[in-house]
Amino acid sequence: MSDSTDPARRRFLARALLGTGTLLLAGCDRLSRGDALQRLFDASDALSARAQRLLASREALAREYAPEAIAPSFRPNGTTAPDDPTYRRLAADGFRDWRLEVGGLVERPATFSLAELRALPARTQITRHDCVEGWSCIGQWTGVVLGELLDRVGVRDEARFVVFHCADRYRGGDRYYESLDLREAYHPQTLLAYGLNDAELPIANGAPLRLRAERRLGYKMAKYLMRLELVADFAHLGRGRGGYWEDRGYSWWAGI
Ligand SMILES: Nc1nc2c(c(=O)[nH]1)N[C@H]1C(S)=C(S)[C@@H](COP(=O)(O)O)O[C@H]1N2
Ligand SMILES: [Mo]
Repeated sequence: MSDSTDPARRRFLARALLGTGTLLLAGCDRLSRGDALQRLFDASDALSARAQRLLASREALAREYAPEAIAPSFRPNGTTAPDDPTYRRLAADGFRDWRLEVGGLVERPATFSLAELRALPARTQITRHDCVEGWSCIGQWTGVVLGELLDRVGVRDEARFVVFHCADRYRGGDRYYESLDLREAYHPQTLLAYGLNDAELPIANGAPLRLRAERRLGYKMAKYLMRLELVADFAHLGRGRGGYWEDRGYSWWAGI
Protein backbone atom coordinates (compact mmCIF):
# COMPACT_ATOMS: atom_id res chain seq x y z
CA MET A 1 0.00 0.00 0.00
CA SER A 2 1.53 3.31 -0.88
CA ASP A 3 1.48 6.24 1.51
CA SER A 4 -1.80 5.29 3.16
CA THR A 5 -0.60 6.44 6.55
CA ASP A 6 1.61 9.31 5.46
CA PRO A 7 0.39 12.34 7.48
CA ALA A 8 1.52 14.81 4.81
CA ARG A 9 -0.54 12.93 2.24
CA ARG A 10 -3.55 12.90 4.54
CA ARG A 11 -3.22 16.65 5.11
CA PHE A 12 -3.00 17.14 1.37
CA LEU A 13 -6.16 15.12 0.83
CA ALA A 14 -7.87 17.06 3.61
CA ARG A 15 -6.95 20.38 2.01
CA ALA A 16 -8.02 19.19 -1.41
CA LEU A 17 -11.38 18.11 -0.07
CA LEU A 18 -11.92 21.21 2.02
CA GLY A 19 -11.02 23.22 -1.04
CA THR A 20 -13.96 21.72 -2.87
CA GLY A 21 -16.26 22.43 0.03
CA THR A 22 -16.35 18.88 1.33
CA LEU A 23 -15.42 17.79 4.82
CA LEU A 24 -12.79 15.09 5.14
CA LEU A 25 -14.21 12.42 7.35
CA ALA A 26 -12.83 9.25 8.80
CA GLY A 27 -14.91 6.79 6.81
CA CYS A 28 -17.16 6.33 3.84
CA ASP A 29 -19.97 5.70 6.30
CA ARG A 30 -19.93 9.19 7.74
CA LEU A 31 -21.83 12.11 6.33
CA SER A 32 -20.40 15.32 4.98
CA ARG A 33 -22.19 18.47 3.96
CA GLY A 34 -22.01 20.99 1.20
CA ASP A 35 -21.13 20.88 -2.44
CA ALA A 36 -19.61 24.25 -3.12
CA LEU A 37 -18.66 23.40 -6.67
CA GLN A 38 -22.16 22.35 -7.61
CA ARG A 39 -22.93 25.84 -8.89
CA LEU A 40 -19.91 25.68 -11.16
CA PHE A 41 -21.05 22.36 -12.42
CA ASP A 42 -24.47 23.59 -13.17
CA ALA A 43 -22.79 25.95 -15.65
CA SER A 44 -20.88 23.08 -17.24
CA ASP A 45 -23.98 20.89 -17.28
CA ALA A 46 -25.67 23.45 -19.48
CA LEU A 47 -23.21 22.71 -22.29
CA SER A 48 -24.33 20.37 -25.02
CA ALA A 49 -23.01 16.84 -25.20
CA ARG A 50 -20.87 17.85 -28.16
CA ALA A 51 -19.38 20.84 -26.32
CA GLN A 52 -18.54 18.73 -23.26
CA ARG A 53 -16.91 16.16 -25.45
CA LEU A 54 -14.76 18.78 -27.16
CA LEU A 55 -13.65 20.16 -23.79
CA ALA A 56 -12.70 16.69 -22.58
CA SER A 57 -9.93 16.34 -25.14
CA ARG A 58 -8.16 19.39 -23.68
CA GLU A 59 -8.32 18.30 -20.05
CA ALA A 60 -5.23 17.67 -17.94
CA LEU A 61 -4.24 14.06 -17.44
CA ALA A 62 -4.02 12.52 -13.99
CA ARG A 63 -0.46 11.57 -13.04
CA GLU A 64 0.73 8.17 -14.24
CA TYR A 65 3.42 6.17 -12.44
CA ALA A 66 6.27 3.81 -13.29
CA PRO A 67 5.68 0.04 -12.90
CA GLU A 68 7.91 0.03 -9.79
CA ALA A 69 5.31 2.11 -7.98
CA ILE A 70 2.56 -0.54 -8.29
CA ALA A 71 1.44 -1.81 -4.87
CA PRO A 72 1.93 -5.57 -4.34
CA SER A 73 -1.82 -6.00 -3.96
CA PHE A 74 -4.58 -3.51 -4.61
CA ARG A 75 -6.59 -2.87 -1.47
CA PRO A 76 -10.30 -3.69 -1.94
CA ASN A 77 -12.92 -1.47 -0.33
CA GLY A 78 -16.71 -1.12 -0.05
CA THR A 79 -18.50 -4.17 -1.44
CA THR A 80 -15.96 -6.93 -2.14
CA ALA A 81 -18.28 -9.90 -2.83
CA PRO A 82 -21.74 -8.92 -4.11
CA ASP A 83 -24.48 -11.28 -2.92
CA ASP A 84 -26.96 -10.32 -5.64
CA PRO A 85 -28.24 -13.67 -7.03
CA THR A 86 -27.97 -12.64 -10.69
CA TYR A 87 -24.41 -11.46 -10.14
CA ARG A 88 -23.48 -14.66 -8.34
CA ARG A 89 -24.87 -16.79 -11.14
CA LEU A 90 -22.87 -14.79 -13.71
CA ALA A 91 -19.71 -14.97 -11.58
CA ALA A 92 -20.07 -18.75 -11.19
CA ASP A 93 -19.69 -19.03 -14.97
CA GLY A 94 -16.68 -16.73 -15.17
CA PHE A 95 -19.01 -13.95 -16.45
CA ARG A 96 -19.48 -15.81 -19.77
CA ASP A 97 -23.12 -14.72 -19.94
CA TRP A 98 -22.61 -11.23 -18.50
CA ARG A 99 -23.37 -8.34 -20.83
CA LEU A 100 -23.08 -4.61 -20.25
CA GLU A 101 -26.27 -2.81 -21.22
CA VAL A 102 -25.94 0.71 -22.63
CA GLY A 103 -29.12 2.71 -23.01
CA GLY A 104 -31.00 5.89 -22.20
CA LEU A 105 -30.29 8.93 -24.38
CA VAL A 106 -28.32 7.10 -27.06
CA GLU A 107 -28.92 6.61 -30.77
CA ARG A 108 -28.35 2.84 -30.75
CA PRO A 109 -28.95 1.07 -27.42
CA ALA A 110 -26.74 -2.01 -27.25
CA THR A 111 -25.29 -4.70 -25.04
CA PHE A 112 -21.65 -5.79 -24.98
CA SER A 113 -20.05 -9.04 -23.86
CA LEU A 114 -16.62 -8.97 -22.24
CA ALA A 115 -15.10 -10.25 -25.47
CA GLU A 116 -16.75 -7.44 -27.39
CA LEU A 117 -15.47 -4.87 -24.88
CA ARG A 118 -11.96 -6.30 -25.10
CA ALA A 119 -12.06 -5.79 -28.86
CA LEU A 120 -12.68 -2.04 -28.51
CA PRO A 121 -9.83 0.52 -28.24
CA ALA A 122 -8.17 0.00 -24.86
CA ARG A 123 -5.75 1.84 -22.61
CA THR A 124 -3.44 0.72 -19.81
CA GLN A 125 -2.47 3.21 -17.11
CA ILE A 126 -0.72 3.17 -13.73
CA THR A 127 -2.48 5.58 -11.40
CA ARG A 128 -3.05 6.30 -7.74
CA HIS A 129 -6.45 5.61 -6.26
CA ASP A 130 -7.39 7.97 -3.41
CA CYS A 131 -10.17 6.88 -1.07
CA VAL A 132 -11.96 9.53 0.95
CA GLU A 133 -11.17 7.43 4.02
CA GLY A 134 -7.57 8.61 3.70
CA TRP A 135 -5.73 5.73 2.03
CA SER A 136 -4.16 5.54 -1.43
CA CYS A 137 -3.03 2.68 -3.60
CA ILE A 138 -1.20 2.54 -6.96
CA GLY A 139 -2.35 0.02 -9.55
CA GLN A 140 -2.22 -0.66 -13.26
CA TRP A 141 -5.61 -0.66 -14.97
CA THR A 142 -6.53 -1.92 -18.43
CA GLY A 143 -9.86 -1.25 -20.02
CA VAL A 144 -11.93 0.11 -22.85
CA VAL A 145 -11.78 3.88 -23.25
CA LEU A 146 -15.28 4.97 -22.22
CA GLY A 147 -15.44 7.67 -24.94
CA GLU A 148 -14.89 4.98 -27.59
CA LEU A 149 -17.75 2.92 -26.24
CA LEU A 150 -19.99 5.99 -26.12
CA ASP A 151 -19.18 6.70 -29.76
CA ARG A 152 -20.30 3.17 -30.68
CA VAL A 153 -23.80 3.79 -29.27
CA GLY A 154 -24.01 7.47 -30.26
CA VAL A 155 -24.73 9.90 -27.43
CA ARG A 156 -27.78 12.04 -28.09
CA ASP A 157 -27.24 15.75 -27.83
CA GLU A 158 -29.62 16.19 -24.89
CA ALA A 159 -27.60 13.75 -22.74
CA ARG A 160 -25.52 15.33 -19.96
CA PHE A 161 -24.42 12.46 -17.69
CA VAL A 162 -23.50 8.80 -17.79
CA VAL A 163 -25.02 6.82 -14.92
CA PHE A 164 -23.23 3.63 -13.85
CA HIS A 165 -25.59 0.99 -12.43
CA CYS A 166 -23.94 -1.69 -10.28
CA ALA A 167 -24.85 -5.22 -9.25
CA ASP A 168 -24.34 -4.75 -5.51
CA ARG A 169 -26.42 -3.29 -2.70
CA TYR A 170 -24.01 -1.69 -0.26
CA ARG A 171 -24.34 -3.62 3.02
CA GLY A 172 -27.60 -5.07 1.77
CA GLY A 173 -29.21 -1.62 1.48
CA ASP A 174 -29.59 0.51 -1.64
CA ARG A 175 -28.06 -0.46 -4.93
CA TYR A 176 -24.71 1.22 -5.67
CA TYR A 177 -24.64 3.66 -8.57
CA GLU A 178 -22.58 6.61 -9.75
CA SER A 179 -22.56 9.29 -12.44
CA LEU A 180 -20.11 11.41 -14.41
CA ASP A 181 -20.70 14.38 -16.67
CA LEU A 182 -19.87 13.78 -20.32
CA ARG A 183 -16.73 15.85 -20.04
CA GLU A 184 -15.31 13.41 -17.50
CA ALA A 185 -16.76 10.44 -19.37
CA TYR A 186 -14.86 11.48 -22.51
CA HIS A 187 -11.61 12.17 -20.64
CA PRO A 188 -8.89 10.04 -22.27
CA GLN A 189 -8.07 8.26 -18.98
CA THR A 190 -11.67 7.37 -18.16
CA LEU A 191 -11.89 3.60 -18.63
CA LEU A 192 -14.21 0.70 -18.10
CA ALA A 193 -11.53 -1.57 -16.68
CA TYR A 194 -11.45 -5.36 -17.00
CA GLY A 195 -7.77 -5.79 -16.06
CA LEU A 196 -5.75 -4.99 -12.94
CA ASN A 197 -1.96 -5.42 -12.73
CA ASP A 198 -1.78 -7.55 -15.91
CA ALA A 199 -4.42 -10.00 -14.67
CA GLU A 200 -8.20 -10.24 -14.93
CA LEU A 201 -9.95 -7.80 -12.63
CA PRO A 202 -10.61 -9.69 -9.36
CA ILE A 203 -14.12 -9.82 -7.91
CA ALA A 204 -12.94 -7.87 -4.85
CA ASN A 205 -12.02 -4.96 -7.14
CA GLY A 206 -15.19 -4.99 -9.25
CA ALA A 207 -15.18 -7.86 -11.77
CA PRO A 208 -16.07 -8.16 -14.53
CA LEU A 209 -15.99 -4.40 -15.22
CA ARG A 210 -15.44 -1.25 -13.14
CA LEU A 211 -15.11 2.43 -13.83
CA ARG A 212 -11.78 4.26 -13.57
CA ALA A 213 -12.10 8.06 -13.43
CA GLU A 214 -8.60 8.98 -12.41
CA ARG A 215 -9.20 12.58 -11.37
CA ARG A 216 -11.93 11.62 -8.95
CA LEU A 217 -12.07 10.04 -5.50
CA GLY A 218 -12.45 6.30 -5.09
CA TYR A 219 -16.17 6.21 -4.46
CA LYS A 220 -16.87 7.55 -7.99
CA MET A 221 -15.28 4.44 -9.50
CA ALA A 222 -18.29 2.17 -9.63
CA LYS A 223 -17.52 -1.57 -9.49
CA TYR A 224 -19.66 -4.53 -10.70
CA LEU A 225 -21.05 -2.62 -13.68
CA MET A 226 -24.28 -3.96 -15.19
CA ARG A 227 -25.74 -1.04 -17.10
CA LEU A 228 -24.82 2.42 -18.35
CA GLU A 229 -27.60 4.95 -18.77
CA LEU A 230 -27.23 8.29 -20.57
CA VAL A 231 -29.45 10.88 -18.90
CA ALA A 232 -30.20 14.61 -19.01
CA ASP A 233 -30.35 14.75 -15.21
CA PHE A 234 -30.29 12.30 -12.32
CA ALA A 235 -33.11 13.67 -10.18
CA HIS A 236 -35.14 10.46 -10.71
CA LEU A 237 -32.39 8.11 -9.53
CA GLY A 238 -31.82 7.03 -5.93
CA ARG A 239 -32.23 10.08 -3.70
CA GLY A 240 -31.48 12.36 -6.64
CA ARG A 241 -27.87 13.39 -6.02
CA GLY A 242 -26.11 11.28 -8.62
CA GLY A 243 -24.59 8.46 -6.61
CA TYR A 244 -24.81 6.15 -3.63
CA TRP A 245 -22.46 8.23 -1.45
CA GLU A 246 -23.66 11.53 -2.93
CA ASP A 247 -27.14 10.55 -1.73
CA ARG A 248 -25.57 10.38 1.75
CA GLY A 249 -23.98 13.82 1.59
CA TYR A 250 -20.69 13.30 -0.25
CA SER A 251 -19.55 15.63 -3.04
CA TRP A 252 -20.76 14.76 -6.54
CA TRP A 253 -17.66 16.36 -8.07
CA ALA A 254 -15.29 14.41 -5.76
CA GLY A 255 -12.13 15.92 -7.32
CA ILE A 256 -8.77 14.86 -5.94
N1 LIG B 1 -20.37 -1.09 -6.82
C1 LIG B 1 -19.56 -0.53 -5.92
N2 LIG B 1 -18.59 0.29 -6.37
C2 LIG B 1 -17.73 0.89 -5.49
C3 LIG B 1 -17.86 0.68 -4.08
C4 LIG B 1 -18.89 -0.20 -3.65
O1 LIG B 1 -19.09 -0.46 -2.44
N3 LIG B 1 -19.72 -0.79 -4.59
N4 LIG B 1 -16.99 1.32 -3.22
C5 LIG B 1 -16.29 2.51 -3.73
C6 LIG B 1 -15.19 2.97 -2.88
S1 LIG B 1 -15.56 3.87 -1.49
C7 LIG B 1 -13.89 2.79 -3.27
S2 LIG B 1 -12.58 3.46 -2.39
C8 LIG B 1 -13.54 1.95 -4.44
C9 LIG B 1 -12.72 0.79 -3.98
O2 LIG B 1 -12.25 0.06 -5.07
P1 LIG B 1 -11.37 -1.22 -4.78
O3 LIG B 1 -12.25 -2.21 -4.08
O4 LIG B 1 -10.83 -1.68 -6.07
O5 LIG B 1 -10.28 -0.73 -3.82
O6 LIG B 1 -14.67 1.44 -5.10
C10 LIG B 1 -15.78 2.29 -5.15
N5 LIG B 1 -16.77 1.69 -5.99
MO1 LIG C 1 -13.61 5.00 -0.96
